[in-house]
Amino acid sequence: MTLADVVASTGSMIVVSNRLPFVLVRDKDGNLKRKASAGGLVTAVAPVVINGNGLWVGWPGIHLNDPTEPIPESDPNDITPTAGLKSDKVVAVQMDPVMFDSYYNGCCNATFWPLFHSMPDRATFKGEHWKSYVKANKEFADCTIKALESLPPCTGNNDMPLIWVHDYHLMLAANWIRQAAEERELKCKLGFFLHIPFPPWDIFRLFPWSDEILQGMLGCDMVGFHITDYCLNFVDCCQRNLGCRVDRKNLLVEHGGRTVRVRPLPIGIPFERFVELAEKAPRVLSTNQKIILGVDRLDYTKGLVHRLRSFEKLLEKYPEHIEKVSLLQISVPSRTDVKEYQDLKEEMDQLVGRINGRFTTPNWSPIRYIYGCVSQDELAAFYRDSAVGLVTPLRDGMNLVAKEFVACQINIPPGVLIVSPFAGAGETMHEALICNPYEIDDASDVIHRALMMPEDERILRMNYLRRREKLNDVNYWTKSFLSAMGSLVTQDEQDDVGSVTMPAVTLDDFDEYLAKPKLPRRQKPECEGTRRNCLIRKPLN
Ligand code: GDG
Repeated sequence: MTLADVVASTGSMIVVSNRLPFVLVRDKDGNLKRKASAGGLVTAVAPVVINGNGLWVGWPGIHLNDPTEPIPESDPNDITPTAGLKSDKVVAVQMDPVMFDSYYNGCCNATFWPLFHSMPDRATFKGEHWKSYVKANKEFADCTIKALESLPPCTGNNDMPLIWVHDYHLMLAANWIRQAAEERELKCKLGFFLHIPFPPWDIFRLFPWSDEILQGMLGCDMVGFHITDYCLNFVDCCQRNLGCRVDRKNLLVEHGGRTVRVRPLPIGIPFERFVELAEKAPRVLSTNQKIILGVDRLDYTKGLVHRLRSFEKLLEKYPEHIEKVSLLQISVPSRTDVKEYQDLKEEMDQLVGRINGRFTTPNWSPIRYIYGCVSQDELAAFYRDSAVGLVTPLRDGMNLVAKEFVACQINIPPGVLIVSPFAGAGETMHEALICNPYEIDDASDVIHRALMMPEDERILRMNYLRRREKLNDVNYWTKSFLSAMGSLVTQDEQDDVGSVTMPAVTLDDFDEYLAKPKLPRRQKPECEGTRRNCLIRKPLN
């Protein structure tokens, strides 16, 4: 079954996200045009919206002087997943630019982003930004209600529209949507998904208006996070901040006379699309050196400075890698108008310069640093031809790069993935080597270990990693969301609601093998041979 066969119940889906699934730009004649966004989320969710005759509510990436200016239809040659999204199915949210800046750059990126990544020292708490956040969420909620009103009236529970609100930009909107829908006697189901971590209570409560955030999210019927840890943090905050009755085992929160379900829904990638890209992409790297690859937005949560220091330590401790190994770091410019991000860029530039100055020989430089964006083809070729994927964020909701790397590892023998335990991917990609980015010395040992890993162990680990990502791809994620909302119906199986369930865990499943208490997640010299990394090649009792 492909996602195209899936409809959101017999009702339609309304997706609400800060950005629309495309941005609007002006051509040289001043006409508005759509510019496609290529993310996995759009690929997975757009067919469900389009097939179910639903709508997408979001900011179009441009402030229009005339908010009534019509949204253009897609270009006739457009083959992207949103091509079928007609302009009357798009609700472009418009706001005063100053207010938008305060909401987006102020509250979302300068407060919630660092706070939710457990970096409270970097967060600013400003009343005026919070006011803008409240107003912006109200505006999104109003637009969503208009979208809901534009749908044909539903006749029962089976064709109830499903509203799916995304991410930390819109944590208040659901409550207003619910209230307004109830006032107008419009039926709908409401779901929320947070793409970043949900922090523990002692961090979350630093936010002066934390109660309002929880109440906003609890306006939904179901709240989804990448992993169980974030779910438990959320449940804990609801109990301790709001005094809600909660059920930790079944992840339920009672609020306002309703029971809200909380669910771990780990996001996946369009696995097959990346395999195809990797199969077709021409070779870009012409070198005999082993490549260690890092791909990240240039963001302080991604642990880039720590990563460079670990690589420097590797060359210091294991000089046998000199002239044999290079680090290729792609850093995509992000939030470039914010001082903190400009400072990070400067620090990275200096560090790359210093390490290269220290180790470069006439025939080799240790770090190749690309500050910019590469094409999807090139990215797939980098993923495919690298010996090590180094994904070491200090904190990360999931991290799609780790998943894309394994999807593109089609060469035999494959490379090795290293992940941080502080990313959602570190929780779910069990056969990757685990590396604490804060422990520079230990991180250099893990990189060394990856570079020296025998072929058979690389094959075994990569096979399991790829199998899991193929099964749990982004379509599976969308289906899991629909299923958690009780809205999963296939076109073939209209009367078999919820027939798609989590794939059964079999006895020979590697997860279970690894979950045995004897299998630790990291290797320490003092217990060599007993930790997870070594035991892969030694049979368990
Ligand atoms: C947030 C959460 C969560 C990167 N460089 C290039 C490029 N990329 C693409 C990658 C990947 C995406 O950007 C980055 O996704 P991540 O998941 O790694 O990180 P965030 O942007 O922070 O995403 C995160 C995610 O939401 C989904 O829920 O996993 O934890 O922070 O897809 O491929 N793409 C191209 N050129 C590049 O140079 N074409």
